[in-house]
Order: sequence, then structure tokens, then C-alpha cells
Amino acid sequence: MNQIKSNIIAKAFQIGLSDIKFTSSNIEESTKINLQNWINSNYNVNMQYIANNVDKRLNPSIILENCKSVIVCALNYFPGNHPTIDNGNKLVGKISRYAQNIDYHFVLLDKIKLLEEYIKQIIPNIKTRSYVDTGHILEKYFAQQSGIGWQGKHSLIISQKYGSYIFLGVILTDYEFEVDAPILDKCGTCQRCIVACPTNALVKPKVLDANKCIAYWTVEAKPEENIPEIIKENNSEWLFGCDICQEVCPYNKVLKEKTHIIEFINENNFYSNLIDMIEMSPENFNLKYKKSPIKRRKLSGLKLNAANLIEHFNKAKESD
Ligand code: B12
Repeated sequence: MNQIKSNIIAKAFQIGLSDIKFTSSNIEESTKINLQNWINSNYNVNMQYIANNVDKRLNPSIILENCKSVIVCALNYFPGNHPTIDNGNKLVGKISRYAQNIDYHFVLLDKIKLLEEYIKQIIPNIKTRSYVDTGHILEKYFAQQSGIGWQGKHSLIISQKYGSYIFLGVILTDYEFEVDAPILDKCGTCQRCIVACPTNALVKPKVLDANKCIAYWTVEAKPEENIPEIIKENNSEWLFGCDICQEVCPYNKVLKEKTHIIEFINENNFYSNLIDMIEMSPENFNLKYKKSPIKRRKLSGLKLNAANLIEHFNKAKESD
């Protein structure tokens, strides 16, 4: 490995990133077809921004002229597992692990920006652009190509060391780095994530239909979008996000070490009281979730999520 690349890797770990790998900006023909098929099947629901920017997703040079390499960064966010509670009489909903505390877009992008500055110092005239989610970039594809992990059947990237509870970020560059190799897909014949999804959102290995994904409806949907019955009937516990397909994954079940990023931990936020949520004022919402990913769903959306869970609990009680 050349000196420049090893200096960048050393800096990345010094900044606190969990992993860093390098890959080419080229996108394989099969992925181009898969992405187009995914959109043609309307698996993107109302995420129109994905359909509208396919050209950018399939050609990073539209975003950064003459883009040659993609540096992929990963940050472990595993905050531990939800403690078991006796919620027989308590109306609470689960908050997904990724949303326990401060929004990862800020935390990871801050680290990546530090790395980007360093790269600019050691490679004069290099052009770069960094993204965590916000760009029209197939982050999982580049993470898989670079060997950060393989793409599991739940469609998320699984790192051999950290499982799938990692965030991804990328630095596009017009500099040609020596590339790293993909790693072996180690899902084998395991189907646990596909089987565990209560709404059958994983329609094929690696293919998620977001129409049926609890995470889509509890995080991403606009409050004015009507939550479909399949979600209301089968989501019995998730107030914001959903980790079911990740929880059953054998590579996550063995995780013991929590993330060292304190911004991702908040022991008091694994569950949220549903009545408190329904009664929450806009002032309290803004105060409590100022820097949290939770504010993405807006207060009115969260109240709908809470109301649906309460309805679900009541129906379950009636049929007991
Ligand atoms: C849109 C989006 C969503 C959508 C759609 C999810 C999805 N699977 O695409 C929704 C809102 C549902 C969502 C949910 C979640 N998300 Co999200 N999301 C994104 C986002 C912004 C874009 C993803 C994207 O491009 N999807 C488009 C589809 C087409 O991509 P794909 O799934 O890789 O599709 C490929 C395969 O389907 C394959 N394929 C298609 N057909 C076929 C056929 C065959 C035969 C084969 C082999 C392959 C194949 O080719 C496609 C193209 O490469 C990324 C950030 C980014 N810019 O990449 C974060 C991202 C993927 N999300 C992330 C997270 C953490 C989550 C949640 C875990 C949050 C939560 N706990 O609630 C859930 C997980 C749900 C799940 N199982 O995917 C992380 C994942 C990190 C990781 N370890 O991989 C990302 C990378 C954000 C980040 N920067 O860290 N998310």
C-alpha cells in the first residue's frame, strides 16, 4: 500500500472512524439494472428523490467532475439492546437503535470533513465531496465494493467486526487510489431477516419493498401520507424506525461492545411513552428532539405513530 493511502487510513482511525476502505467510482452494469428495476417496481414508495436522480446515483462524475475513487467510511453506532420491560400495562413504543441520541448526519459528517481536510493537505489540488446520506449516492453499493462489509439479505451492509449497526459515509475524489477488494458474502443459506419481517418487506434477498417497511412508515413518510393497514396491523412495537431485520441477524446477536461514540447513546431513549408523545407540545418536541433523527417524522407524524400503536395494543388486549 502506498504511503498516502496508509496515512489517510491512520488519520481516519485517529479521528474515531470504525473503518475506512477505498473503491473505484465505476458502477457495475448489474447494479444499474437492479436499481432501475427497484424503481420500476415502485419499491421507493414516495421517495421520489431516488427516482428523480438515478443518473447521479449511477454516475458519481455528475456530482464530482472526473470522479475516480470513492473513500467509504463506517462508524459503529451499536448502543446496546433494548432492555426487556414488562409492558403489559404500559403504553410504550420502541425507538430504533440508530435514533437513540444525536443525529448521525452531524456526527459522522463532522468526522468525515476532518478527514477530507487532511486529504486536501496531503494531496494538493485534489477535488473531493463528502456525503452522509445527503447526496444521491449508492452508499451501500460502494461499501460492498470496497469491502467495508457485504450486503446482507436485509439489504444493509454487514461488517465482519461490527455487524450491521454501522453508519456509512463517502468521500468522492478525482484522485485514483489503489482499490480494496470486496469481501465474501457470508449470509449463506440464512433467511432469518426475511422470515422475521412482520410485513414481508424483504421481497427477495437484498431487495426491500419500502411500501411494506415499518422503518419507512415510522420515519420517512410525510405526516400526510396514509399509513397502510399492513403496517398498522403488523407493527406491534416500533414508534420510530425498526430494527427487526437487524435484531435477528446472527452477526448482530454476538455484538457485545457498544459504540464509543457517546452522541449515539442515551440509555433513557430505548422506549418512549405513547401517551406522553400524543400529548407532547411543539415546544417540548423541539427541545427534546432538537438534534435527534426523530424530528424527521415531525411531531404530527410521531403522534400518528403513537396513536397507531395504542390502537394495536387495544385490539390485542380485546382479543386476549
Ligand atoms: C432510502 C433509504 C432508506 C429507505 C429504503 C431502504 C433501502 N433498503 O433502500 C428506508 C426509509 C426504508 C430506509 C430504512 C432504513 N435505513 Co436507510 N437509507 C436510505 C438511503 C438514503 C438510500 C438507500 C438507497 O439508495 N436505496 C435504493 C435501493 C435500490 O438500494 P439497495 O437497497 O442498495 O438496492 C440494491 C439491491 O436491492 C440490489 N438489487 C435489486 N434487485 C436485485 C436483484 C438481485 C437478484 C440482487 C442480487 C440484487 C438486487 O441492487 C440495488 C441497487 O444497488 C441510504 C443512504 C444512501 N445514500 O445510500 C440510507 C441507509 C441505507 N439507511 C440506513 C439505515 C441505518 C436504515 C435503517 C436501519 C434505519 C432504521 N433502523 O429504521 C432502516 C433499514 C431498513 C432496511 N432493511 O433497509 C443506513 C444503512 C447502513 C448499513 N449498515 O447498511 C444508510 C446507508 C444510511 C447511512 N448513511 O448510514 N432507508
